Amino acid sequence: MEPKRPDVLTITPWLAPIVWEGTFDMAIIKESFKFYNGIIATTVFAVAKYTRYLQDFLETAEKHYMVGLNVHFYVFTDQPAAVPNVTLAAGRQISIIKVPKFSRWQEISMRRMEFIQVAIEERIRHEADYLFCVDVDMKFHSHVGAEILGKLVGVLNPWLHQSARDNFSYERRLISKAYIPYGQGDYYYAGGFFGGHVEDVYKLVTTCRKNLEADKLVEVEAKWQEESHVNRYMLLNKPTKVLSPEYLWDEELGSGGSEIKIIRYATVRKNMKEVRENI
Ligand code: UD2
Repeated sequence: MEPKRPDVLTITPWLAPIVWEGTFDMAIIKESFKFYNGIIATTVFAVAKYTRYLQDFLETAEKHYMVGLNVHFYVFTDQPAAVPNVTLAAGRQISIIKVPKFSRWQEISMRRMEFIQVAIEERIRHEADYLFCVDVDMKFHSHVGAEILGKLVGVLNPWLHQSARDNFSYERRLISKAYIPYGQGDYYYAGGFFGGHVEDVYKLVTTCRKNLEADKLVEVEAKWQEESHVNRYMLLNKPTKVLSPEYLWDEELGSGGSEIKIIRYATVRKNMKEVRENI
């Protein structure tokens, strides 16, 4: 049989699929999940000025994300009253979890690991099978469904998916627990979308939290905060499924090269100076 996507890498050297448009048959996947009744937990943080992104995030998720499946969105915010009232389809629900607002945007981003860990311990592991952790300043543009489900799932960062390994933006200082030496590393994964079975994500977030706290003790902050720690984790714990940048695109990259046939989930442009805390 002819490979459907000869233009891209569709399998990792450890035999995990890399999911691109054309590599899976949506009808077969839909059929095989016809009787699946489990819950897909999805965490999203909207702290400080980022509450403004929730409406589009939730509305577009209703159109494109796990349509027909049970989804439990956990919205972590410092302003519960600012969570919009979006009508969800049957089997889908939102829980709001109150979190503090930290003064630096980097800390808001990094501390997600700790809050996700606690939420898994307190409830998510009793309420869901899968867990995906995503950024909020994003919109779904087309289908993201059961083809992404797996034990541990990472997403290729759209800025670096074609870069040579030594150009990946890994943390290169030995003092950080996110350190990856030159000559090592498989891919550069995005911090804005990872997931898998709840217990596998639990291992990831507890490890990253521990390593972020160890870094703090020696007063080092990894180059790309928790994204650097996710990259270190996924180097040592290989994802069982890797999603192509279709699943996490950046509008600043335009429509992408010929290998990007579809954009499924993409960042929205933001005025960093206006929305971020303390830059
Ligand atoms: C990248 C990653 C992000 C994180 C960050 C670390 C992607 C698409 N994004 O995004 O996941 O690893 O680098 O440097 O891969 N947030 C708030 N309020 C704030 C600031 C942040 O709620 O004031 C939350 C929100 O859910 C946001 C996320 O933290 O989506 C990440 O922050 P960002 O989007 O500003 O970070 P960015 O664009 O550098």
